[in-house]
Amino acid sequence: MEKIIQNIDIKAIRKDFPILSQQVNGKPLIYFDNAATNQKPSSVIHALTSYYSHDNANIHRGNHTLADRATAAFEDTRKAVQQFIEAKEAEEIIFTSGTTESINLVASTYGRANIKEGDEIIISGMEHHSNIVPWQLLCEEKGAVLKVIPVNELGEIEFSKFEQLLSEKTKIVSIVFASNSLGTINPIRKIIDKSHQFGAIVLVDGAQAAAHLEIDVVELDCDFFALSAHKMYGPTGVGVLYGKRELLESIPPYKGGGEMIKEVTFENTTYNDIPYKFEAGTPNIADVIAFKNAIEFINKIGKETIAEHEIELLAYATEKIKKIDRVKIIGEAKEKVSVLSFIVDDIHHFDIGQMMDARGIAVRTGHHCTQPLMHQFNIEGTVRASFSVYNTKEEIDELIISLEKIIKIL
Ligand code: 7TS
Repeated sequence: MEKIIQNIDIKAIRKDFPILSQQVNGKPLIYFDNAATNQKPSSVIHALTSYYSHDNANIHRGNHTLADRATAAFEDTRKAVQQFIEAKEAEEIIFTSGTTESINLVASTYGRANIKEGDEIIISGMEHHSNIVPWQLLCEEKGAVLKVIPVNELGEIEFSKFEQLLSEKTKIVSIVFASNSLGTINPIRKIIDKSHQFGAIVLVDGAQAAAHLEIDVVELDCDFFALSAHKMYGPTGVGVLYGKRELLESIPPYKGGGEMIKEVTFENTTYNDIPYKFEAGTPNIADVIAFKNAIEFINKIGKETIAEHEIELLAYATEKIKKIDRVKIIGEAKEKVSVLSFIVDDIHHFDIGQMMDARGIAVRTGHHCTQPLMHQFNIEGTVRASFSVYNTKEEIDELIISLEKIIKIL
C-alpha cells in the first residue's frame, strides 16, 4: 500500500485536472464515472486551444505553412499511437470517431467482403452494444450466424465453451479486452491463438483496456484493435482502428469522399493507400492532435504505475463495499480493471445514483450498454464506480459513507 503512495503523487496529478477542483451540489466533486469517459489534463485542453489559436488548417492538401503544421501534428499523433500499441507501422493506425466506429468499419468492410451465408461470428456475453449490433446487422445482411461465448457467475467467459463454439465456419471473433460493466479482463492472447487455429480473424475491443493495460498488438497478434481517445484522458470524437497491413490493404474502403482516393473519374475511382483509404473527408484534426498529449500524459506517469494505483483503489473499495449489508458486487473475476459494479437489495440503482449526485459523487447507473449481460444476471442495471489515476482512497471512503447513509434512508 505504501509503495503506491510513494510512487505516485496524486495531489500533483489532481492539480493537472482543472475540472476536479469544482463543487457539485455544494460538495467537492468525486468523479467515479471514468469507464464512461475520463477527465482531461491541462496539456490536452491546452493543445486544443493552441491548435485553434495558432495552427488551424485543413490537412494533407494545402501547401501553406499552417496546413503543413497541422498535417505534421496530426501525423505525429498517428506515430504516438503506433508506439503506444506497439504496431509495426504508422500506416496501420486509422483514425475514427471512436471504438463504435472502428468496429462498424470492420463489420462493413472486412465483414461485407468476407462473410457468406452460413458463416459464423463469435462474440462474448459481456460485449458492449457496439460490439454486438454491427455483427447482427452483418449477419442479417449475409445470412450468417452470431454465436455467443457464455459468461459465468463471476463474470468470466467460459473458455471451454468458446472452444466448443469454434469451427471451420468461424470467420470472425470479436471480443472485449476488459468489460465496462464488470471489469473482467479476458484472456485475449489465448482467445486470439485459439481463433487463429481455426482460421478466424480477431477484433479486440480495447475501449476499456487502452488506458489501463499494456497493449502490444504484435505480441497479441490480433488482426484488428479498436480504442477510444476519450477513455484515455483524450478528447471525445477520436478513436483508432488498428489493423494488420495486409488485411487493411485487402478490404474495400469504408466511406467514399475526399482524401481516400488516388484518382477519380466518372467511370472509375482508384483508392488511396492505407491509412488514408479509410479516412474520407476532413477528420477531427484538433482532437486527434490533442490526443497525442493524452498519450504523453499516460506515458509520463507510466501505465504500470497507473494500473497499480487503480487496482489498489479497486481492492480497497471492494473490501469496504463487501462489508455493507444488502450490497452485491456484479463482476468478481480474478483479473479486473478498476470497475466496481454493484446492486443493493430492494433499492433501484437509479435512486442510488441520484442520491450520490446530491453528494457530489458521479457514478454510472443503468445497463452500461450491455443489456444482454444484465439479462443474464437477471438485473436491469447496476451502480458502477470506476476509478482513474486521479482518484483517492479518501474519495472511496466518501462513496462508502454515502452508500451506507443512502441505504439507511431508502
Ligand atoms: N466498448 C466498450 C467495452 C466500451 O466500454 C464502450 C463505451 C464502447 C465499446 C464504445 O465506445 P465509444 O467511445 O465508441 O462510445 N463504454 C461506455 C460506458 O461504459 N459508459 O459510457 C460509455
